[in-house]
Amino acid sequence: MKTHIQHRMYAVTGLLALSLGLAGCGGRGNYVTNLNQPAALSQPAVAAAPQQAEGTTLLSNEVLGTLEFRAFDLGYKPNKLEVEKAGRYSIKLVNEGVMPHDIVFGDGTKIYADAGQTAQGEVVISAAGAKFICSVPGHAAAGMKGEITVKGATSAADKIIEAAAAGTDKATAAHGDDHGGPLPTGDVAEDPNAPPYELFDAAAPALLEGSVHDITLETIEKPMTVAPGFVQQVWTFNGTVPGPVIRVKVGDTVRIRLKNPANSTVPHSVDFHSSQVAWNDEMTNINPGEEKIYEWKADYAGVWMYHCGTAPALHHIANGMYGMVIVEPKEGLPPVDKEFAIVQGEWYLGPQGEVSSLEKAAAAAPAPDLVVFNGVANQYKDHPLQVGTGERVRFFVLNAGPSVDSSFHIVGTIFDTVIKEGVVLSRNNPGNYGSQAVDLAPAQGAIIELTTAEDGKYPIVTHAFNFVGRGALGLLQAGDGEPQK
Ligand SMILES: [Cu+2]
Repeated sequence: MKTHIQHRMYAVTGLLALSLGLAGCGGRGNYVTNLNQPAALSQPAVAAAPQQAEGTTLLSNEVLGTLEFRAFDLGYKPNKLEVEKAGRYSIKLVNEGVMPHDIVFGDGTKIYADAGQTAQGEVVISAAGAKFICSVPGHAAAGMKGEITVKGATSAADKIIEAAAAGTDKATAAHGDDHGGPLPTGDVAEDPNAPPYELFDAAAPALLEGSVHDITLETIEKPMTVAPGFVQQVWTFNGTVPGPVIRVKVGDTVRIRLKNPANSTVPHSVDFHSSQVAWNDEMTNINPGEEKIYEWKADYAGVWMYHCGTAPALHHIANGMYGMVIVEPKEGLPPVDKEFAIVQGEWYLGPQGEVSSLEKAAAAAPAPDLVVFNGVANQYKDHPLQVGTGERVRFFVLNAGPSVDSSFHIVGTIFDTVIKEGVVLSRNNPGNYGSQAVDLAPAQGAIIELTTAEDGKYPIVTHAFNFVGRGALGLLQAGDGEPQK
Protein backbone atom coordinates (compact mmCIF):
# COMPACT_ATOMS: atom_id res chain seq x y z
CA MET A 1 0.00 0.00 0.00
CA LYS A 2 1.38 3.39 -0.95
CA THR A 3 2.35 5.88 1.68
CA HIS A 4 -0.22 8.52 0.71
CA ILE A 5 -2.98 5.96 1.06
CA GLN A 6 -1.79 5.06 4.52
CA HIS A 7 -1.91 8.70 5.42
CA ARG A 8 -5.46 8.98 4.18
CA MET A 9 -6.55 5.97 6.16
CA TYR A 10 -4.82 7.43 9.15
CA ALA A 11 -6.77 10.64 8.67
CA VAL A 12 -10.05 8.75 8.56
CA THR A 13 -9.77 6.32 11.39
CA GLY A 14 -7.46 8.43 13.47
CA LEU A 15 -9.91 11.27 13.95
CA LEU A 16 -10.63 10.34 17.51
CA ALA A 17 -6.92 10.26 18.05
CA LEU A 18 -6.52 13.63 16.32
CA SER A 19 -9.12 15.09 18.58
CA LEU A 20 -6.94 14.04 21.46
CA GLY A 21 -4.04 15.93 20.01
CA LEU A 22 -1.97 13.25 18.37
CA ALA A 23 0.77 13.90 15.91
CA GLY A 24 1.09 11.69 12.85
CA CYS A 25 3.79 9.05 12.77
CA GLY A 26 6.14 8.28 9.94
CA GLY A 27 6.79 4.93 8.36
CA ARG A 28 9.51 3.56 10.57
CA GLY A 29 10.34 -0.12 10.60
CA ASN A 30 9.42 -2.45 13.39
CA TYR A 31 11.96 -2.62 16.15
CA VAL A 32 12.57 -3.73 19.64
CA THR A 33 14.59 -1.65 21.97
CA ASN A 34 15.08 -0.74 25.55
CA LEU A 35 14.68 2.88 26.55
CA ASN A 36 17.39 2.40 29.12
CA GLN A 37 19.77 1.82 26.23
CA PRO A 38 19.37 5.05 24.23
CA ALA A 39 21.73 3.95 21.44
CA ALA A 40 19.28 1.27 20.40
CA LEU A 41 16.65 3.90 19.56
CA SER A 42 18.50 4.99 16.45
CA GLN A 43 19.35 1.44 15.46
CA PRO A 44 16.04 -0.14 14.47
CA ALA A 45 16.30 -3.87 13.96
CA VAL A 46 13.44 -6.05 12.87
CA ALA A 47 12.30 -8.34 15.65
CA ALA A 48 15.73 -8.38 17.26
CA ALA A 49 16.09 -10.06 20.62
CA PRO A 50 17.49 -7.84 23.36
CA GLN A 51 21.23 -7.95 23.94
CA GLN A 52 22.18 -10.45 26.58
CA ALA A 53 24.17 -8.86 29.34
CA GLU A 54 27.53 -10.30 30.38
CA GLY A 55 27.22 -12.80 33.17
CA THR A 56 23.50 -13.36 32.77
CA THR A 57 22.66 -16.78 34.12
CA LEU A 58 21.10 -19.39 31.91
CA LEU A 59 18.15 -19.56 34.26
CA SER A 60 17.16 -15.89 33.79
CA ASN A 61 17.37 -16.27 30.02
CA GLU A 62 14.87 -19.07 29.98
CA VAL A 63 11.79 -17.91 28.10
CA LEU A 64 8.72 -19.04 29.99
CA GLY A 65 6.28 -18.48 27.15
CA THR A 66 5.01 -16.14 24.45
CA LEU A 67 2.46 -13.45 25.31
CA GLU A 68 0.60 -12.09 22.31
CA PHE A 69 -0.89 -8.59 22.26
CA ARG A 70 -2.97 -7.25 19.39
CA ALA A 71 -2.76 -3.48 19.05
CA PHE A 72 -5.63 -1.63 17.39
CA ASP A 73 -6.65 2.05 17.14
CA LEU A 74 -6.65 2.70 20.10
CA GLY A 75 -6.21 -0.17 22.52
CA TYR A 76 -4.69 -3.56 23.20
CA LYS A 77 -6.23 -6.97 23.32
CA PRO A 78 -5.75 -8.19 25.93
CA ASN A 79 -5.02 -5.20 28.11
CA LYS A 80 -4.94 -7.28 31.24
CA LEU A 81 -3.17 -10.59 31.52
CA GLU A 82 -2.09 -12.89 34.32
CA VAL A 83 0.99 -15.11 34.08
CA GLU A 84 1.77 -18.13 36.29
CA LYS A 85 5.13 -16.90 37.47
CA ALA A 86 7.70 -14.16 37.20
CA GLY A 87 10.44 -14.44 34.60
CA ARG A 88 11.39 -13.79 31.00
CA TYR A 89 8.63 -13.84 28.41
CA SER A 90 8.57 -13.45 24.67
CA ILE A 91 6.19 -10.62 23.66
CA LYS A 92 4.51 -10.70 20.27
CA LEU A 93 2.93 -7.42 19.16
CA VAL A 94 0.48 -7.74 16.27
CA ASN A 95 -0.46 -4.27 15.03
CA GLU A 96 -3.95 -4.53 13.51
CA GLY A 97 -4.46 -0.77 13.46
CA VAL A 98 -3.83 1.74 10.70
CA MET A 99 -1.37 3.72 12.82
CA PRO A 100 2.04 2.71 14.15
CA HIS A 101 1.94 1.41 17.72
CA ASP A 102 4.39 0.11 20.25
CA ILE A 103 4.29 -1.60 23.60
CA VAL A 104 6.57 -0.17 26.27
CA PHE A 105 7.11 -1.82 29.65
CA GLY A 106 8.12 -0.25 32.92
CA ASP A 107 11.72 -1.43 32.54
CA GLY A 108 12.01 0.47 29.27
CA THR A 109 11.62 -2.48 26.91
CA LYS A 110 9.97 -1.21 23.74
CA ILE A 111 8.59 -3.25 20.88
CA TYR A 112 7.43 -1.24 17.86
CA ALA A 113 5.28 -2.34 14.93
CA ASP A 114 4.11 -0.38 11.91
CA ALA A 115 0.47 -0.65 10.87
CA GLY A 116 -0.29 -4.18 9.78
CA GLN A 117 3.07 -5.49 11.02
CA THR A 118 4.08 -7.92 13.76
CA ALA A 119 7.11 -7.50 16.00
CA GLN A 120 8.55 -9.65 18.73
CA GLY A 121 10.83 -9.11 21.69
CA GLU A 122 11.44 -10.24 25.26
CA VAL A 123 10.70 -8.71 28.60
CA VAL A 124 11.34 -9.79 32.17
CA ILE A 125 8.22 -9.72 34.33
CA SER A 126 9.03 -9.29 38.01
CA ALA A 127 6.93 -10.77 40.79
CA ALA A 128 5.20 -7.39 41.08
CA GLY A 129 4.02 -7.68 37.47
CA ALA A 130 4.48 -5.13 34.68
CA LYS A 131 2.47 -2.27 33.32
CA PHE A 132 2.66 -1.33 29.65
CA ILE A 133 1.61 1.53 27.40
CA CYS A 134 1.84 2.69 23.80
CA SER A 135 4.38 5.51 23.79
CA VAL A 136 3.05 7.23 20.65
CA PRO A 137 1.93 10.62 21.99
CA GLY A 138 -1.66 10.52 23.22
CA HIS A 139 -2.24 6.81 22.64
CA ALA A 140 -1.92 5.83 26.30
CA ALA A 141 -4.32 8.60 27.28
CA ALA A 142 -6.76 7.30 24.67
CA GLY A 143 -6.71 3.84 26.26
CA MET A 144 -3.58 2.07 25.00
CA LYS A 145 -2.34 0.77 28.31
CA GLY A 146 -2.51 -2.40 30.31
CA GLU A 147 -0.88 -4.65 32.83
CA ILE A 148 0.56 -8.10 33.22
CA THR A 149 0.13 -9.51 36.71
CA VAL A 150 1.78 -12.51 38.30
CA LYS A 151 -0.53 -15.05 39.90
CA GLY A 152 -0.92 -14.60 43.64
CA ALA A 153 1.19 -11.45 43.70
CA THR A 154 -1.42 -8.74 43.26
CA SER A 155 -0.94 -5.78 45.55
CA ALA A 156 -3.73 -3.59 46.84
CA ALA A 157 -2.65 -0.81 44.49
CA ASP A 158 -2.69 -3.22 41.58
CA LYS A 159 -6.24 -4.22 42.43
CA ILE A 160 -7.40 -0.63 42.05
CA ILE A 161 -5.68 -0.40 38.68
CA GLU A 162 -7.19 -3.75 37.70
CA ALA A 163 -10.67 -2.52 38.53
CA ALA A 164 -10.14 0.54 36.35
CA ALA A 165 -8.72 -1.57 33.54
CA ALA A 166 -11.71 -3.92 33.76
CA GLY A 167 -13.99 -1.03 32.94
CA THR A 168 -11.92 -0.29 29.86
CA ASP A 169 -12.06 -3.99 28.89
CA LYS A 170 -15.83 -4.03 29.03
CA ALA A 171 -16.24 -0.88 26.99
CA THR A 172 -13.68 -2.01 24.43
CA ALA A 173 -15.38 -5.37 24.01
CA ALA A 174 -18.78 -3.82 23.44
CA HIS A 175 -17.56 -1.22 20.96
CA GLY A 176 -15.41 -3.63 18.98
CA ASP A 177 -11.96 -3.08 17.58
CA ASP A 178 -13.08 -0.67 14.89
CA HIS A 179 -14.62 1.87 17.22
CA GLY A 180 -11.44 3.23 18.70
CA GLY A 181 -11.57 3.84 22.43
CA PRO A 182 -14.76 3.85 24.45
CA LEU A 183 -16.95 6.93 24.31
CA PRO A 184 -16.33 9.28 27.24
CA THR A 185 -19.74 8.87 28.83
CA GLY A 186 -18.82 10.27 32.19
CA ASP A 187 -20.75 9.04 35.16
CA VAL A 188 -22.97 6.56 33.31
CA ALA A 189 -21.65 3.01 33.05
CA GLU A 190 -22.06 1.08 29.85
CA ASP A 191 -24.72 -1.65 29.77
CA PRO A 192 -23.33 -4.71 27.96
CA ASN A 193 -26.89 -5.99 27.49
CA ALA A 194 -28.18 -2.86 25.74
CA PRO A 195 -29.83 -3.66 22.41
CA PRO A 196 -28.00 -2.51 19.27
CA TYR A 197 -28.95 0.93 17.99
CA GLU A 198 -31.32 1.40 15.07
CA LEU A 199 -29.67 3.11 12.12
CA PHE A 200 -31.38 6.38 11.18
CA ASP A 201 -31.65 6.61 7.38
CA ALA A 202 -29.77 9.78 6.40
CA ALA A 203 -31.25 9.92 2.88
CA ALA A 204 -33.31 13.12 2.56
CA PRO A 205 -36.96 12.37 1.78
CA ALA A 206 -38.59 13.49 -1.46
CA LEU A 207 -40.64 16.68 -1.67
CA LEU A 208 -44.21 15.96 -0.57
CA GLU A 209 -46.59 16.04 -3.50
CA GLY A 210 -49.44 18.54 -3.67
CA SER A 211 -49.69 21.81 -1.79
CA VAL A 212 -51.72 20.86 1.31
CA HIS A 213 -50.20 18.27 3.61
CA ASP A 214 -51.87 16.44 6.49
CA ILE A 215 -49.20 14.99 8.74
CA THR A 216 -49.62 13.17 12.04
CA LEU A 217 -46.95 13.60 14.69
CA GLU A 218 -47.27 11.38 17.73
CA THR A 219 -45.26 12.19 20.86
CA ILE A 220 -44.00 8.71 21.66
CA GLU A 221 -41.93 8.08 24.80
CA LYS A 222 -39.73 4.99 24.45
CA PRO A 223 -36.33 3.50 25.19
CA MET A 224 -33.62 4.13 22.59
CA THR A 225 -30.00 3.04 22.26
CA VAL A 226 -28.20 6.36 21.68
CA ALA A 227 -24.72 4.80 21.53
CA PRO A 228 -23.59 1.19 21.78
CA GLY A 229 -24.26 0.25 25.42
CA PHE A 230 -26.31 3.33 26.35
CA VAL A 231 -30.10 3.37 26.53
CA GLN A 232 -32.20 6.40 27.38
CA GLN A 233 -35.96 6.75 27.84
CA VAL A 234 -36.34 9.31 25.07
CA TRP A 235 -39.26 11.49 24.03
CA THR A 236 -39.85 11.54 20.29
CA PHE A 237 -41.97 12.65 17.40
CA ASN A 238 -43.20 9.43 15.75
CA GLY A 239 -40.74 7.20 17.62
CA THR A 240 -37.40 8.41 16.23
CA VAL A 241 -34.71 10.93 17.22
CA PRO A 242 -34.69 13.14 15.30
CA GLY A 243 -38.34 13.10 14.28
CA PRO A 244 -39.33 12.66 10.64
CA VAL A 245 -37.87 15.07 8.08
CA ILE A 246 -40.76 17.04 6.55
CA ARG A 247 -40.11 18.43 3.07
CA VAL A 248 -42.44 20.93 1.42
CA LYS A 249 -42.15 24.03 -0.79
CA VAL A 250 -42.92 27.71 -0.41
CA GLY A 251 -46.65 28.30 -0.63
CA ASP A 252 -47.66 24.92 0.80
CA THR A 253 -50.06 24.52 3.71
CA VAL A 254 -49.04 22.04 6.41
CA ARG A 255 -51.62 20.68 8.84
CA ILE A 256 -49.98 18.85 11.71
CA ARG A 257 -52.19 16.57 13.79
CA LEU A 258 -50.24 16.41 17.07
CA LYS A 259 -51.20 13.44 19.23
CA ASN A 260 -50.00 12.76 22.76
CA PRO A 261 -50.69 9.07 23.52
CA ALA A 262 -52.58 8.25 26.70
CA ASN A 263 -49.59 6.35 28.11
CA SER A 264 -47.27 9.38 27.96
CA THR A 265 -45.90 10.61 31.27
CA VAL A 266 -45.91 14.35 30.48
CA PRO A 267 -47.62 16.95 28.26
CA HIS A 268 -45.96 17.78 24.94
CA SER A 269 -46.29 20.36 22.19
CA VAL A 270 -44.64 21.37 18.93
CA ASP A 271 -43.04 24.57 17.67
CA PHE A 272 -42.31 24.86 13.95
CA HIS A 273 -39.67 27.49 13.22
CA SER A 274 -40.86 27.45 9.62
CA SER A 275 -44.22 28.86 10.75
CA GLN A 276 -45.48 32.32 11.67
CA VAL A 277 -48.09 31.73 14.36
CA ALA A 278 -48.80 32.96 17.86
CA TRP A 279 -46.97 30.98 20.52
CA ASN A 280 -50.04 30.80 22.76
CA ASP A 281 -52.20 29.56 19.88
CA GLU A 282 -50.55 26.71 17.98
CA MET A 283 -47.75 25.83 20.39
CA THR A 284 -49.83 25.08 23.47
CA ASN A 285 -49.34 21.88 25.46
CA ILE A 286 -51.50 18.85 25.07
CA ASN A 287 -51.85 16.35 27.88
CA PRO A 288 -51.50 12.58 27.51
CA GLY A 289 -54.54 11.33 25.57
CA GLU A 290 -55.16 14.68 23.82
CA GLU A 291 -54.54 15.90 20.29
CA LYS A 292 -54.62 19.17 18.38
CA ILE A 293 -54.13 20.64 14.92
CA TYR A 294 -51.22 23.00 14.27
CA GLU A 295 -51.62 24.57 10.82
CA TRP A 296 -49.00 26.68 9.14
CA LYS A 297 -48.07 28.04 5.74
CA ALA A 298 -44.58 27.66 4.28
CA ASP A 299 -43.73 31.28 3.54
CA TYR A 300 -39.93 31.09 3.55
CA ALA A 301 -37.47 28.56 2.14
CA GLY A 302 -34.69 27.00 4.18
CA VAL A 303 -33.81 24.28 6.66
CA TRP A 304 -35.90 24.75 9.78
CA MET A 305 -36.12 23.21 13.22
CA TYR A 306 -39.21 21.89 14.89
CA HIS A 307 -39.24 20.86 18.52
CA CYS A 308 -41.36 20.33 21.58
CA GLY A 309 -41.69 23.58 23.50
CA THR A 310 -43.21 22.25 26.68
CA ALA A 311 -41.47 23.53 29.79
CA PRO A 312 -38.72 22.94 30.45
CA ALA A 313 -38.17 23.06 26.67
CA LEU A 314 -34.48 22.44 27.30
CA HIS A 315 -35.33 19.00 28.65
CA HIS A 316 -37.85 18.12 25.95
CA ILE A 317 -35.30 19.01 23.25
CA ALA A 318 -32.40 17.37 25.09
CA ASN A 319 -34.48 14.22 25.45
CA GLY A 320 -35.05 13.89 21.73
CA MET A 321 -38.02 16.04 20.68
CA TYR A 322 -36.68 17.78 17.60
CA GLY A 323 -36.69 17.43 13.84
CA MET A 324 -36.07 19.09 10.48
CA VAL A 325 -38.36 20.85 8.04
CA ILE A 326 -37.03 21.50 4.54
CA VAL A 327 -38.86 24.23 2.67
CA GLU A 328 -37.80 24.43 -0.97
CA PRO A 329 -38.26 27.58 -2.99
CA LYS A 330 -41.47 27.61 -5.03
CA GLU A 331 -39.51 26.74 -8.17
CA GLY A 332 -37.77 23.87 -6.37
CA LEU A 333 -34.08 23.09 -5.78
CA PRO A 334 -31.91 22.11 -8.73
CA PRO A 335 -31.56 18.34 -9.10
CA VAL A 336 -28.46 16.69 -7.62
CA ASP A 337 -27.21 13.10 -7.49
CA LYS A 338 -27.57 12.44 -3.74
CA GLU A 339 -29.28 14.20 -0.86
CA PHE A 340 -28.78 13.64 2.86
CA ALA A 341 -30.38 15.16 5.95
CA ILE A 342 -28.23 15.49 9.06
CA VAL A 343 -29.47 16.80 12.40
CA GLN A 344 -26.83 17.44 15.04
CA GLY A 345 -28.01 16.84 18.60
CA GLU A 346 -26.67 16.40 22.13
CA TRP A 347 -27.16 13.75 24.80
CA TYR A 348 -26.77 14.56 28.48
CA LEU A 349 -26.98 11.01 29.74
CA GLY A 350 -29.26 10.14 32.60
CA PRO A 351 -29.04 6.73 34.31
CA GLN A 352 -29.40 3.75 31.98
CA GLY A 353 -33.01 3.38 30.80
CA GLU A 354 -34.10 6.70 32.26
CA VAL A 355 -34.67 10.13 30.71
CA SER A 356 -31.69 12.34 29.94
CA SER A 357 -30.27 14.50 32.69
CA LEU A 358 -31.89 17.93 32.85
CA GLU A 359 -29.37 18.90 35.52
CA LYS A 360 -26.45 18.26 33.15
CA ALA A 361 -28.24 19.89 30.21
CA ALA A 362 -28.94 22.99 32.30
CA ALA A 363 -25.30 23.61 33.22
CA ALA A 364 -24.19 27.14 32.33
CA ALA A 365 -21.32 25.74 30.29
CA PRO A 366 -22.88 22.93 28.27
CA ALA A 367 -20.87 19.70 28.43
CA PRO A 368 -22.83 17.02 26.57
CA ASP A 369 -21.76 13.42 27.08
CA LEU A 370 -22.44 12.78 23.40
CA VAL A 371 -22.82 14.97 20.32
CA VAL A 372 -24.47 13.01 17.54
CA PHE A 373 -25.67 13.10 13.96
CA ASN A 374 -29.27 11.89 13.65
CA GLY A 375 -29.57 10.68 17.22
CA VAL A 376 -26.91 7.99 17.52
CA ALA A 377 -23.18 8.36 18.24
CA ASN A 378 -20.91 7.49 15.30
CA GLN A 379 -23.63 5.65 13.35
CA TYR A 380 -22.40 6.87 9.96
CA LYS A 381 -18.84 6.01 10.86
CA ASP A 382 -20.06 2.44 11.18
CA HIS A 383 -22.41 2.79 8.19
CA PRO A 384 -20.84 5.32 5.77
CA LEU A 385 -23.01 7.44 3.48
CA GLN A 386 -22.36 6.17 -0.02
CA VAL A 387 -21.91 8.45 -3.04
CA GLY A 388 -20.32 8.13 -6.47
CA THR A 389 -17.05 9.95 -6.98
CA GLY A 390 -17.69 13.34 -8.57
CA GLU A 391 -21.42 13.18 -7.94
CA ARG A 392 -23.12 16.37 -6.79
CA VAL A 393 -24.11 15.81 -3.17
CA ARG A 394 -26.50 17.96 -1.16
CA PHE A 395 -26.66 18.00 2.62
CA PHE A 396 -29.52 19.50 4.55
CA VAL A 397 -27.98 20.22 7.96
CA LEU A 398 -29.69 21.38 11.13
CA ASN A 399 -28.15 21.98 14.52
CA ALA A 400 -30.89 21.07 16.99
CA GLY A 401 -28.62 21.77 19.95
CA PRO A 402 -30.07 22.36 22.45
CA SER A 403 -26.97 24.30 23.52
CA VAL A 404 -23.75 23.63 21.56
CA ASP A 405 -22.70 25.28 18.29
CA SER A 406 -21.88 23.17 15.24
CA SER A 407 -19.09 23.79 12.75
CA PHE A 408 -20.22 21.38 10.07
CA HIS A 409 -17.31 20.17 7.97
CA ILE A 410 -16.57 17.27 5.66
CA VAL A 411 -12.85 16.49 5.61
CA GLY A 412 -11.36 16.62 2.11
CA THR A 413 -14.20 18.56 0.51
CA ILE A 414 -15.04 22.21 -0.12
CA PHE A 415 -18.63 23.37 -0.02
CA ASP A 416 -19.26 25.24 -3.30
CA THR A 417 -22.88 26.03 -2.50
CA VAL A 418 -24.17 27.07 0.91
CA ILE A 419 -27.55 28.52 1.79
CA LYS A 420 -27.38 29.21 5.51
CA GLU A 421 -30.27 30.99 7.16
CA GLY A 422 -31.10 32.74 3.90
CA VAL A 423 -27.50 33.77 3.14
CA VAL A 424 -26.37 32.34 -0.18
CA LEU A 425 -22.98 31.24 -1.46
CA SER A 426 -23.39 30.24 -5.10
CA ARG A 427 -21.23 27.93 -7.12
CA ASN A 428 -19.04 29.67 -9.73
CA ASN A 429 -19.41 33.03 -7.97
CA PRO A 430 -17.18 35.91 -9.12
CA GLY A 431 -13.86 35.26 -7.39
CA ASN A 432 -14.66 31.55 -6.96
CA TYR A 433 -15.15 31.68 -3.19
CA GLY A 434 -15.84 28.47 -1.28
CA SER A 435 -16.71 27.35 2.23
CA GLN A 436 -14.83 24.97 4.55
CA ALA A 437 -17.19 24.76 7.53
CA VAL A 438 -20.71 26.00 8.13
CA ASP A 439 -21.31 27.56 11.52
CA LEU A 440 -24.68 26.64 12.92
CA ALA A 441 -25.78 27.96 16.28
CA PRO A 442 -28.54 25.95 17.96
CA ALA A 443 -31.68 26.05 15.76
CA GLN A 444 -29.84 27.14 12.61
CA GLY A 445 -29.87 25.21 9.36
CA ALA A 446 -28.18 25.12 5.98
CA ILE A 447 -28.27 23.57 2.54
CA ILE A 448 -24.78 22.53 1.47
CA GLU A 449 -23.49 21.13 -1.81
CA LEU A 450 -20.18 19.51 -2.67
CA THR A 451 -18.52 16.96 -4.87
CA THR A 452 -15.88 14.39 -3.94
CA ALA A 453 -12.61 14.60 -5.87
CA GLU A 454 -11.68 10.91 -5.88
CA ASP A 455 -12.63 7.53 -4.48
CA GLY A 456 -12.08 7.45 -0.76
CA LYS A 457 -13.45 8.30 2.65
CA TYR A 458 -14.41 11.81 3.74
CA PRO A 459 -15.09 12.19 7.48
CA ILE A 460 -18.19 14.16 8.44
CA VAL A 461 -17.61 16.12 11.63
CA THR A 462 -18.36 19.18 13.62
CA HIS A 463 -15.03 20.96 13.58
CA ALA A 464 -15.59 21.78 17.23
CA PHE A 465 -13.20 18.88 17.59
CA ASN A 466 -13.72 18.02 21.22
CA PHE A 467 -17.08 16.58 20.11
CA VAL A 468 -15.70 14.37 17.36
CA GLY A 469 -14.61 11.91 20.04
CA ARG A 470 -18.07 12.15 21.61
CA GLY A 471 -19.97 10.70 18.68
CA ALA A 472 -20.04 13.50 16.09
CA LEU A 473 -18.25 11.49 13.43
CA GLY A 474 -19.54 9.98 10.21
CA LEU A 475 -18.08 9.02 6.87
CA LEU A 476 -18.96 9.98 3.34
CA GLN A 477 -17.67 7.17 1.16
CA ALA A 478 -17.00 7.85 -2.53
CA GLY A 479 -16.73 4.84 -4.80
CA ASP A 480 -15.36 1.81 -3.01
CA GLY A 481 -13.74 4.02 -0.37
CA GLU A 482 -10.22 3.18 -1.48
CA PRO A 483 -8.16 5.86 -3.27
CA GLN A 484 -6.65 4.65 -6.54
CA LYS A 485 -2.95 3.99 -6.53
CU1 LIG B 1 -42.26 17.36 24.84
